[in-house]
Amino acid sequence: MKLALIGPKFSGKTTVFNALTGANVELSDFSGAGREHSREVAVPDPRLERLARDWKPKKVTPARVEFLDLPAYGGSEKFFGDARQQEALVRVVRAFGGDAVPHPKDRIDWRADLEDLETDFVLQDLAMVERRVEKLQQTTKRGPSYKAYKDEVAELETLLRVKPALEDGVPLKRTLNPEEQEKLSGFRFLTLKPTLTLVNIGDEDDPAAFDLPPVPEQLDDVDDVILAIRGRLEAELAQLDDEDRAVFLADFGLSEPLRERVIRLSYALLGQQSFLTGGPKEVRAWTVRRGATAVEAARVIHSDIARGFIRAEVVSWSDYVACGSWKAAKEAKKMRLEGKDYVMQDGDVVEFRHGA
Ligand SMILES: Nc1nc2c(ncn2[C@@H]2O[C@H](COP(=O)(O)OP(=O)(O)O)[C@@H](O)[C@H]2O)c(=O)[nH]1
Ligand SMILES: [Mg+2]
Repeated sequence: MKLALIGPKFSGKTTVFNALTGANVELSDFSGAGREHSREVAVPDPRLERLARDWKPKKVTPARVEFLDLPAYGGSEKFFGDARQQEALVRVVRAFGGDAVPHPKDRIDWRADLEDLETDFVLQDLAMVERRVEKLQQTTKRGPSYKAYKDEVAELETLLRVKPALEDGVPLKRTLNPEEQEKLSGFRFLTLKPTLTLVNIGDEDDPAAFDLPPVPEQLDDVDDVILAIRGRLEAELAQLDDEDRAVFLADFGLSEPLRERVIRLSYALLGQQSFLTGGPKEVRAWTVRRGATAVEAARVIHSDIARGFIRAEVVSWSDYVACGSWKAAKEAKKMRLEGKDYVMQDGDVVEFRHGA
């Protein structure tokens, strides 16, 4: 799973990158658009510790999320192309005050910054739609004499339907249904990407004062979440060891570090979940799409395991906890043998039987 930080110059992207990854990348010197950085972080998952107690493995391997700190939006044309390649975007906008940090537009107005970003994304997507519409109008003129004709007509219809909405500034997320989104996924439209927005507030600011919509309880169908965060404090927090961290969190009334919150939200926004494998060599968490089947989960581990798939031995997480170990779960007949089409559940403990 990969998430890219984007936003205007000096909004605190690199600060947030440090907060999320524990890195100590140098902050902006207010000259250029900043450099690109990337780093992988372990996904915190208490279930791994639980499994490790059972297996006492040589190695415990958490799932990983990669964060990418992209050069500032507005800094280069290359930006839109880079953003298009990302699975999900984390937008960072500035709400912290102070004259020490310049604002590229001489204003501190995060809502306006978000609107600018959104407008540019809509325009980029519109340009892409226009190019494609032109092309399809040319090719479909030939009539139903070629194989792709029907598909192209359908695609053209969808694109012509969303074009006026884009012209009105409406992101594609709001006009395409999930099926259409899937069909048009090849375009990598910017306004279709799952997005987490971080409003970067000052150290002394109260997040509640920003009047943001609450994060929904059920995130299954959500592709947009907005949070107020104190980026600089979070970056300091990320440099502390466990003990100091707990004190710091309490002092600033934070329930958890930003990293944990962002990772959790990212799983939800991207429709991902974890499954677990255990053994004397390694206990490990893996990431797979929600709704993925057993054979798709096997493929995450290795394509050979998917190819030679025979059965998946599965213990659901609640059964695992209730029984206390893989062995005990087997004895209690809580281990199920599942076929290729079994739909994986979050926290499933799995062993794949395969002929690879
Ligand atoms: N007061 C305050 N300053 C911040 C915060 N986040 C970033 N800054 C400052 O803003 C400047 C630009 O930050 P940086 O992370 O390099 O911004 P970027 O250009 O978006 O990567 C630095 O001097 C930071 O110390 C914040 O949450 N509060
Ligand atoms: Mg930067």
